[in-house]
Amino acid sequence: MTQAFIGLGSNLGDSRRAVVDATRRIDSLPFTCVRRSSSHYLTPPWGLREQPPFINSVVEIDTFLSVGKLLTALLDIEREAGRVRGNVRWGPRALDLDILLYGDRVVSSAALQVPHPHLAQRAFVLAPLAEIAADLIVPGCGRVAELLASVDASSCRRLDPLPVPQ
Ligand code: A4P
Ligand code: MG
Repeated sequence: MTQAFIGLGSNLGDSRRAVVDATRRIDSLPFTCVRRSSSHYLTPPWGLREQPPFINSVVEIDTFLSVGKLLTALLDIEREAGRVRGNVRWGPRALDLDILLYGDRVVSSAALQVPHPHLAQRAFVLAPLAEIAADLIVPGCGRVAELLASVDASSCRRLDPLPVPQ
């Protein structure tokens, strides 16, 4: 079994609903369960500035899926959520699921890079990750709490949980 962390992001449509639904779908993947999930954060767009703000969160999972099978399953969930892959890098999306960490594995192939590239520079990843795993060590980068302290996370706003439907 491997402990892994998935970053969730959305800035098109009902983003908070998309992140809640995706968390549930990840939990129902075979041989996988969600152990912890962070709050939702409202975050300014990184990379490509001219687009709506994002909702971001991070979940911790335990999984028996290989890293390749996990990626395929996450791409399926993105597709089901209406993600249309354009050719704009870092552009707007209904749902983005990134494998941030997969145990202490380092993978560097054309299709997959783990730890996720830019993780150590992204406040929108580090703020939710630190909420659930401040002491985690990112291979090659260091402790999550220290990485968060080294970026400007002042404009990432932690949101209250959504009301539970009656
Ligand atoms: N891929 C490689 N490594 C991974 C990994 N560790 N996890 C490959 C998931 N996928 C990985 O992804 C393209 C391909 O990357 C996948 O098919 C998989 O084979 P994509 O999401 O379509 O790529 P992209 O968006 O064009 O580029 P990139 O660099 O992956 O974008 P990111 O890193 O996903 O960033 N600002 C805020 N505030 N919040 C955000 O969530 N997200 C992005 C997108 C930009 N700005 C943002 C946010
Ligand atoms: Mg992605």
